Amino acid sequence: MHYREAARILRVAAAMALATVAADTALAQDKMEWFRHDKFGMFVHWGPYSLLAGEWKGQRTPSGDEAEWIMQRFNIPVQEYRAMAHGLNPVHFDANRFARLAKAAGMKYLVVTAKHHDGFAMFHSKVSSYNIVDWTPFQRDIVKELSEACRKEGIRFCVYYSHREDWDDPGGYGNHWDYDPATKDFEKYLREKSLPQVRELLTNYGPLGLIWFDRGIDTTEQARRFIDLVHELQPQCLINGRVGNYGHELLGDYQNMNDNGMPAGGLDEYWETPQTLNGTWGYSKFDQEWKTPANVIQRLVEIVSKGGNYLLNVGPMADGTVPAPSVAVLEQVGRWMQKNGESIYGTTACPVGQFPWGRCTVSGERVYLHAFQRPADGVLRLSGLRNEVNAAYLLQSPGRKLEVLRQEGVTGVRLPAQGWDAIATVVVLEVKGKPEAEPKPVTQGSDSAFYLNSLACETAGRAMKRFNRDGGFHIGRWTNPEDKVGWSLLVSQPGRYRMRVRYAASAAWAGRKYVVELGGQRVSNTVEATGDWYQYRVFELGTVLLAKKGPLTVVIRPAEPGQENLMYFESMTLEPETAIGR
Ligand code: FHN
Repeated sequence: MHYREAARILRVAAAMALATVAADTALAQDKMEWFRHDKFGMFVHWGPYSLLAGEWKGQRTPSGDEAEWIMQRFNIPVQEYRAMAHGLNPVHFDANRFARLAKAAGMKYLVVTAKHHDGFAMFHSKVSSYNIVDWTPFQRDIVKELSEACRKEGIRFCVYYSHREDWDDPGGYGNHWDYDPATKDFEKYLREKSLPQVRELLTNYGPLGLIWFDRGIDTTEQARRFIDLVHELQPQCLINGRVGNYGHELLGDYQNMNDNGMPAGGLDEYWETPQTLNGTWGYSKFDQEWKTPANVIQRLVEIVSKGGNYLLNVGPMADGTVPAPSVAVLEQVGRWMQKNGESIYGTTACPVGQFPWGRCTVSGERVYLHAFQRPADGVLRLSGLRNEVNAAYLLQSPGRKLEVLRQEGVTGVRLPAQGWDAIATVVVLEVKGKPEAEPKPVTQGSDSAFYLNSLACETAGRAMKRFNRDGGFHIGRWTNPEDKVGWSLLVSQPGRYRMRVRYAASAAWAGRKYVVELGGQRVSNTVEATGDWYQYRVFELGTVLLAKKGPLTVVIRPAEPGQENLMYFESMTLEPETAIGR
């Protein structure tokens, strides 16, 4: 079967299976609409740690260290940290300035640390007097002021809440220097502080775009209590994936990459990456290693080109102002966004991958090419775009059409001599139909093996490319035979190949049957438990014959319907045992 035909079959299967799940996901999709469109948000890490700014009694958190962790890093006793927190008095704080800065940068949502791991609330909490209004001379509710300012400026307001970690509360996680972990009453902390404060946030600050939990929680039952609370009070509010146990099936409406993480390719789920502007989230006077505007813009483009959202942090100082270098970077990013926002907002992942000169995003029948570098001959080339190109032009000069070259599946656009943006020049391709890629067959590596990775496959049905919290990726959510993954191979060395599959499986999934279909051959096997959810192991599947040169399709799927996830499939390899006619 030709690989184009194989890819078509997978796509048809995907469409059929997706049609059946479309009805029940329509509602869930709907509440994701703004998240899908907005792409770029501001994270604000602010609390009493900002007053210490990376220094405690002469000890310093070096540049690159997370200054908001200072209490933990130097085991500052609760009573001393509390006394220090009395001094927080951000007299120059102006919520409108924050909202306007986010807007000027092209950011569409703002997430502020309502309570970070130090346990201090930046809002007026009735649950604990350890909060900005009752505990400091400032006596103003920062969360309230930010929520109002954001609404005024059209920025979606969101909160961060550290639901598990709390170094102030004897029942919270993380403080091993004041409290004995053996006597910790986590349930009491959940019942008397964490859940009630989340209730306050969901009740007193108007509609929230999302609530950002952090560092996971022990059990799914505990996570459910937070999720249920959000659903009860604000069903439209999104919940990030860090709400649940990091070692189990990830919960939430979307996933966060690891801090400053970037996936190797696109995923089949909503995702966001939280990233710093220097090396810390909370303000540190020692860290002046700021990212450049070019770096931020190119990251934004890369993230959006893989279907994600960029949550970029600022760490305000204790006086309430945002460090000048952060402001300068964000303003410059904003100037680029002002001109090029069309190529970011509401776009989706690039189906044709990445290029040496830059990245691409798509929307409707348009492909936006973001060139970070100008190729020496002035021609941007992209291979694998299936669509015909009707017109090409710089986003900045739609009237001046550019020459389009087409040769053996490679589309080229000749750049003009003028109008170049040193950070990222956006070229628009108006194409015929929805942008689609020619399937790229997997070719044999120099050792003649095929490496079939879960991010490079085509998925069908409910099979999803997902993030795994250890910074890796796998296929999950597949339960039935129509939920499949597949690759198109181009065999250049026929012969007998040894098949190995690498996956993780919980005890509950053990015993499920799966099938590998390869040309006309079928290999069946049974899932084995691997020890833990994200503990991947390699399993031998025996050998298969790749009889002749040319295209071949490999598909893996559950053999029979079931309730449970099949496995967390990570990759498969085909290694030559013998080769025919080398
Ligand atoms: O420990 C925190 C850290 O301080 C910061 O809040 C980041 C933001 O994503 N989250 C945690 C670590 O993953």
